Amino acid sequence: MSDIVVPPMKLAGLEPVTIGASYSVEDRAEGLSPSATFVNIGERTNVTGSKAFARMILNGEFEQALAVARQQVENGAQIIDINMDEAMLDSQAAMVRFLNLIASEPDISRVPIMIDSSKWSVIEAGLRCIQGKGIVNSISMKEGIAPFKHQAKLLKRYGAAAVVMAFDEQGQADTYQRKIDICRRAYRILVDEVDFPPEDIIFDPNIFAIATGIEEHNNYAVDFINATRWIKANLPGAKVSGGVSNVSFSFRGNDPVREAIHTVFLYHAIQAGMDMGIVNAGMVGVYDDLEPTLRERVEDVVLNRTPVYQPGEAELTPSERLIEVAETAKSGAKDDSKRNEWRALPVRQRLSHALVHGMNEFITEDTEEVWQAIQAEGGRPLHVIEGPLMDGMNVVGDLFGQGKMFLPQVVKSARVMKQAVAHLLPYIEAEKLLLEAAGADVKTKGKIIIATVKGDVHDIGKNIVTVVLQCNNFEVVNMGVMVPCHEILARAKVEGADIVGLSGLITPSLEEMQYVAAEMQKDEHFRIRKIPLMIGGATTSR
Ligand code: B12
Repeated sequence: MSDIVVPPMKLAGLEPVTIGASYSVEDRAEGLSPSATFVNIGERTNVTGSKAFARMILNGEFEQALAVARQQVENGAQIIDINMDEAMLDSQAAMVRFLNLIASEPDISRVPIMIDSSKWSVIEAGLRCIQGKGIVNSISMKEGIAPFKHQAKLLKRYGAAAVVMAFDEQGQADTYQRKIDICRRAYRILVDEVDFPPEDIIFDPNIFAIATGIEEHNNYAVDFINATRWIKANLPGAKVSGGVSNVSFSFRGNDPVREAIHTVFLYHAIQAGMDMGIVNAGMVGVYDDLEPTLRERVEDVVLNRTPVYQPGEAELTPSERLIEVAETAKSGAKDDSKRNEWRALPVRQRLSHALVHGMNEFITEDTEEVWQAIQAEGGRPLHVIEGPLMDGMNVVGDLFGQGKMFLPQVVKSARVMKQAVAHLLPYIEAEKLLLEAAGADVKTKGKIIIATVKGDVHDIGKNIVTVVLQCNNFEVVNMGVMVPCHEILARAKVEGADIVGLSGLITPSLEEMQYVAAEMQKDEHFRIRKIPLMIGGATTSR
């Protein structure tokens, strides 16, 4: 085993969240990134970022504001950023009131909170309200070293992680060199002098607007990306975050172009090691899906590249070339005929498209069409799931794994998948009735307890397996997701289960499955009866 350099960052709302794996000397030598997936921080509960949220808070409509927070979590935000910095507001009172309300809503407070304010008094008041371990956004060396150290010491005592802005006495870092100099200095002070846990340091090396027409701004995105790469390689344990919507500010009013800029920017920044970001999930697309000309021009701007000019083409700057296609992109997005072009694809590709884009408008009719085709070839309803729908979900999984899709988008895909499966369920059940009518054996074959193991939320596959087993005359007790071992085994005993079934899709679930197996071995009830353990889910097969 190699030596652990830094443990992962552990945060918590009501539930724990681990960001970035522990990583070792060898991992670092091989240049491996300690963090696998990007964490998106919901930005809608921020009065400076969302006009609608600001209006609710200013009008004292806290119940509606709570609904915004809930929607963020439901749509896949893994942390929520809360900011009450508004001149017309008693920010401290609003922060305390909102956080206390959130604390009594378990479906919101299950995720960690990021307390976002430029006023220390608001931050401290917020820290006194939150449970678990949250993040403070932000501290910096703007006012000098003494207040920076003082605040860091307090954060350590409160047990919070810290976003550290690349900001010092001279101002905000705008070049690569200033970004890395400030981050290095802040890191050394925090780690060597304050004894701040390095894994709880999150640098924000400043995402500034590009394509503003001012030449000095052209390299801003590249500087952020390169600084990210440097931080990840040189400051062990430190994470990188940033406010993503800033980068596209010059295209205010043109959402399709802004979305394309965010998508391309994130794709490259995540590859460089960006761990998390404050993101408007509705304003991020799928990288592979961007219209090729738009993507190329956005990429030229984000990466500050010299464009590849076609023969005879005027040698405009990357920004000018993007402006050239910006209006077309905007009207194209409004144009229904363009938006629905995918409807002309073969039906299996349409299913994949709907899953990748989280579009449910046509999912029932397309699933039906595939089912009709499969039935005509003598196939079964399950084949629709195991063929085209699984293929579509695998595309989603691959894009997600490559940083080309983000969690809020996958949440939508999962909803579409569930809708498609729900449409097929009556056909699966009808199959059973048909077999019974034809004289098949309807005697129950036994009882199965099935659950997705502790720490894992994936349930689509497990629910399908449940239906399939039920249709094959098993009695199934489906215990849901995130079920701890002792609960599974206790229920198996109470129910007198003949088989225990476990589902798991993430790598740590394999270990949890081994644990359940070992506990069953130790327990006479299961050993004497030789009760089999059945496992499944992507982690066991992919
Ligand atoms: C949809 C999805 C989600 C949805 C889940 C919604 C839901 N209600 O289930 C959401 C968005 C919530 C999600 C969250 C996360 N996900 Co996810 N997710 C997926 C995705 C794209 C599809 C899974 C799916 O539903 N497939 C379709 C079903 C039908 O297939 P299935 O589950 O494999 O089931 C079939 C068989 O396996 C089998 N089966 C399943 N269970 C059982 C049980 C038994 C007993 C038997 C016999 C058979 C069996 O039968 C089924 C039918 O054939 C996969 C990618 C993939 N290709 O699997 C990633 C994937 C599993 N997720 C991944 C990750 C990383 C995450 C997150 C950690 C992301 C994050 N940073 O937060 C979180 C996990 C949080 C947690 N603690 O669990 C990774 C896992 C990587 C790894 N090896 O650890 C994957 C592989 C994506 C990737 N390429 O990176 N995810």
